[in-house]
Amino acid sequence: MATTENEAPNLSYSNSASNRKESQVKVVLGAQWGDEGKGKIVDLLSEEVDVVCRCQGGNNAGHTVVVGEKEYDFHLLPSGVGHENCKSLIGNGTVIHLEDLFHEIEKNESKGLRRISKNLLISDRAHIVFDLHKMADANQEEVRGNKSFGTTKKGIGPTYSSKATRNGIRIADLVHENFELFSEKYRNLVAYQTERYKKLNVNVDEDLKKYFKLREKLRDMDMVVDSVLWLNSKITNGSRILIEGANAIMLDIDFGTYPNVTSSNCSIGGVCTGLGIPPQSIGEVYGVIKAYTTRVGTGPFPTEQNNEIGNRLQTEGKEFGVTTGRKRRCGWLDTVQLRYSTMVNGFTHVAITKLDILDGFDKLRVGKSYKRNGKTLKSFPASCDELSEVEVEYVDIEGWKEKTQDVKKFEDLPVNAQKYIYLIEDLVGVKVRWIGVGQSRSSIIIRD
Ligand code: 2SA
Ligand code: GDP
Ligand code: MG
Repeated sequence: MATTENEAPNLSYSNSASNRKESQVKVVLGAQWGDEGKGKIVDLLSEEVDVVCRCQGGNNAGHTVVVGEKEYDFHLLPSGVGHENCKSLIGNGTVIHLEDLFHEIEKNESKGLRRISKNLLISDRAHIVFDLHKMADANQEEVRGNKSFGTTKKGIGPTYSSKATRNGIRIADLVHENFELFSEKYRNLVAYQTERYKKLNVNVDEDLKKYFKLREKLRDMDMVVDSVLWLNSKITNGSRILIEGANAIMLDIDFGTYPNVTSSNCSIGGVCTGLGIPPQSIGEVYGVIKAYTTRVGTGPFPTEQNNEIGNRLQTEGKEFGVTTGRKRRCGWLDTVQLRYSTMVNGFTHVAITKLDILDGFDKLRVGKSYKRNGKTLKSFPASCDELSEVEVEYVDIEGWKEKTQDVKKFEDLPVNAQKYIYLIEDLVGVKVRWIGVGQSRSSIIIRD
């Protein structure tokens, strides 16, 4: 049960970490339900780092980077792969469908990012997503019917399930010199999964031939490492590290709107478990916030606008899933959710993206509190049933008519746009360092 004004002391949302000095290891996390524009911020920050890492999730994620005329979509590759002097690492907490990963590498190398495979390392502890996991994902969704989660059907949930059941198979098992050990593990996994999912269609002999080839390819490319040792050595030798969270806190398996979540920890904890680095090595934690809210997939969304405002945000924001092409649900900014996100993640600064999409609105609304049964909630509800019953209380502010896309300095933003940013800082309690005013790398206002 979420606590109410009458029952419990208020939780402190103050952010004591915001006075830290810049440091060697920085993290970028989604502060809402994903698709905040993390890819763009990671690309921007990758210019000044030596290593960029993914720590959780798989190719369910879809991160967009726009450079000049070219648009790239990254799914499992870290969004910094376009920077040739930067190594990239796919960490132990991720789940990897190898054929999809090779396809993603080849697609982007043919678009001109020629050094991806040379710069890429993958963790020997990462779990493998098999086609049977994708089939199980689709099958589970079908069985759930109108209670489905709207997954990306990339096999993410079933692969993390195998990991927790302890019959999952890791990259280290595949590249081991004795392929028979891998084959035995695979047969066990198939036996277990076909028992659970009657509709699975698996040809073990064909699959083993395919995995033997993928293993040879991985060994030839020399990209598998003990990533825990590798990354900690990089930290020791003073390299600058950037970590990209995929998805976002509201999809986190512990802190999100469970069960309408993904199957990994997309908040700060996933950085340590997904890379094997100690918490005290982490410095800045940057949250990425879209200037409004979107969600793809099912589940409660208190500030959703199922009306012409939502349609306008969806159309002008071009809100379509980067992995599945689905339309995203849209609504007003929700600072109750953002205070919760800031409390869990300890954001030192945030980036606000897509401010330009709000150009031309007469009035803007910002969710400031939730009420249920006439009482103001003091904490973010754990129960989705409770969350779907809250009534949002809003602050209304005037919009602006001017276009913000070419603005480079905060002082040059329309006054009401500046007020919108100050309102967010005030309600969320964290400093806004970047403001996105367009898709491209250069459409960004940087504040000190
Ligand atoms: P899954 O596939 O098991 O992780 O799905 C579980 C829930 O997590 C949501 N989810 C996402 N939400 C936002 N963006 C994601 N990535 C793509 C994008 C989404 C797309 O960048 O646009 O293309 O549809 C993402 N991945 C997973 C998902 O909708 C389920 O609610
Ligand atoms: P991610 O998953 O957080 O990396 O975000 P996605 O790539 O899924 O979705 C964000 C979308 O917004 C992409 O199409 C980006 O190119 C776009 N985008 C990012 N920042 C801005 C911005 O400031 N303005 C506009 N108009 N688009 C942006
Ligand atoms: Mg995305």
